[in-house]
This record gives sequence, structure tokens and C-alpha cells, in this order.
Amino acid sequence: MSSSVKVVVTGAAGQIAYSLIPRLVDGRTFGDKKVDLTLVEIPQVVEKLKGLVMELEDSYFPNMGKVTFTDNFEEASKDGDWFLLVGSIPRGIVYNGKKIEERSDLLSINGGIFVDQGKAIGEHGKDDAKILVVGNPANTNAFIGRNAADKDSQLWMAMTMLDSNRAKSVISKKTNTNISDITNMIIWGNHSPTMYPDSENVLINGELGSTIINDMTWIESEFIPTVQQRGKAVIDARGASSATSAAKAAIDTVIACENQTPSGGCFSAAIASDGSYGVPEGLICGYPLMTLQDGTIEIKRDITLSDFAKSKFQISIDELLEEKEAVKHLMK
Ligand code: NAX
Repeated sequence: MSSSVKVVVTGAAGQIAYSLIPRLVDGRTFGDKKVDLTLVEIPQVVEKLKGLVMELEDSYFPNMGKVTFTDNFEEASKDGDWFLLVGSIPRGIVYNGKKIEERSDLLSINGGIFVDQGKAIGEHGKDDAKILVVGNPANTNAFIGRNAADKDSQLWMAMTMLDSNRAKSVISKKTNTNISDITNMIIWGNHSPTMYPDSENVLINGELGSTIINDMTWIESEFIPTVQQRGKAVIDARGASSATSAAKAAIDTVIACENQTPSGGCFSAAIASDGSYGVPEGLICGYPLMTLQDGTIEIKRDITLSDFAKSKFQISIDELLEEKEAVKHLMK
């Protein structure tokens, strides 16, 4: 085995984590590296992780290294290379005697969690740690965490790969194309119903979507709303939010970051804006990204946005600015 990687996963007893964690040690996500896992849960749930650890041991994963679990995030974060922050408080539960229904309450409660986790990652995580926030509201949680970590050498991301994968599926059905022939599916903006899935710059068998799909009515009234509302549709059908597809998307994000992006290609995740595409600096915004040969992850800056795309993207940027305003009391 060439080397090892330490991966910290929060929300480890949740639904997404149950699909996600085995894939981290299956020898595909991190190639032939040994994978040490630290699983984190809240105190009320942490003992359940004993069962998951037993199952991991029983699964015979040759690349699995040391596996530990804890409810102490600060301790868990020591020397972490990757942080998959899946755990968060969902809407609808009663928290400190109050039912959490408003997005602002959700932002505030989860924001508090991400201040502490961000600080710990900044102090104890590796200098080049990569952090993928899955727990919602993902972009703003990552925004808060990054601010608290205050370490520019670490890369904070929020997951939009699931939205990208969902959009690829819709495009492949519309164009009768194999899903593997759909690439560069960019999700601009927030991981929320305001996101803008880009049907113009997607590549279908290497050709721009704008030249292949000449059906604005379908784009506006079917494609965009279907992708934006897919999370809700899964909840309505399954009685629970997306789990296995979310786990696959987190793995796809890790793999995209760990391997050089093919020339001309890109993948979707939200990272801190450097002002690219007119997004205010620091917002954690969905962008097209590329992993360079030296492992650096950069925004792909040569995408052309139509006026239609710009107007849709702006709605999502405005929402991110509103969320930023709602959590300003949590900023350093
Ligand atoms: P579950 O409720 O099954 O699991 C969440 C787990 O997180 C629970 O076991 C809980 O005890 C734990 N947790 C809460 N606070 C924690 C903390 N401070 N430290 C450690 N663990 C903590 O939810 P699941 O279905 O796994 O979803 C997890 C999160 O992913 C939710 O916020 C959900 O909204 C979000 N999603 C994000 C997606 C994305 O594309 N970015 C898509 C799927 C999903 O909706």
C-alpha cells in the first residue's frame, strides 16, 4: 500500500453514512491507499456506531486501516486529511423545546455546529485538508465552517454532485444518450431549489447542450424544476431523503478531487468564490471545478453564460447572500 489517508465522517450513524462509509474503504475511492476512519456522532447516538464498526470488520476490506468512533469532534479532527461533514440537524425536529421549521432557525442551529467543527478543523486538521459539507444547508454551513477554520490552505466544499448526477440522468433520457456520454454538468449557485443546472454548457457526446437541445420550453418548465425539486420528489416517494444517491455523489466528489480532471472537463461542487463569474468573494457557490496535475482544485473559468443562464444564476447568488446575512452573528 502506497500511503494512508485519514477520513473523518460526521453523522456516521445516519442514512447517508451507512451507504457512504463502506465505499470509503472499498479500494476504489482512494485507490490503493490505506484508509483510517474516524466516525463521529452526537452523544445520544454514538454507541450505535459499535454496530457499524462490527459490520465494517466483517466485510473484509483489504484497504481499511484503523477505525475509531467518538462524540468528540475536536479529538476526531486531529490530522484529518478529508472531512465528510454529513451530520446536521434536520428541519422538522424539536430542538431545545422548539420545532425547527424556518430556514433561518435551521441556519442558526447548524451554523453553531459548524463554527465548532470549523475551528477544530482549522486547528487540528492537516494544512491541506479537504472538507466536503453534505449536511444542509450545505453551502452556508461550509461558509461558516471555513470562516471559523480560518486557514486558506484547507479546501472547503459543499456538495452539488448529487444535483449534477440527477441533471445528467434527466438529460440522458431527453436526448436518448447513455449517461456516461454526458459530462461537464455544472450546477451553479446554492444547493437548494434556486440552483441553476446548466443545460447549455453540458457536453453530450462531446457536443454542447445548447447545440443539441433546442427546446427552451422543456428547459424552463421541465428540466430546471425537475432537478431543483428532485430532493423533495424522492422524499415524497420514499418517505425519507436521498441516501444511497447522496452517498454515491459524495464518493464521486472525493474521486474527482483525488484525480486529475481530463483536459477540457470539469466537475460540480461549491467552493469559496474568488470573484469568478461575478460572485461576491467568499460565498460558497456551485461552480465548475478542475483538479490539476499537482492536485490543486481550481474553478474552470472559460465557461460562457447566456443572459438566460446569468439571470437564473443570479437568483441563487441572491439567496446565498441572504443566507450569509442570516448567519452574520456567527462570523469571526
Ligand atoms: P440522518 O438524519 O439519517 O443522519 C444524520 C446524522 O447526523 C444523525 O445520526 C445525527 O445524529 C447526526 N448528527 C447531527 N448533528 C451532528 C453533529 N453535530 N456531529 C455529528 N453527527 C451529528 O440524515 P441523512 O439522511 O444521513 O442526511 C444527512 C444530511 O445530508 C441532512 O442534512 C440532509 O439534509 C443532507 N443532504 C444533503 C444532500 C446534498 O446534496 N448536499 C442530499 C441528501 C441530503 O438531503
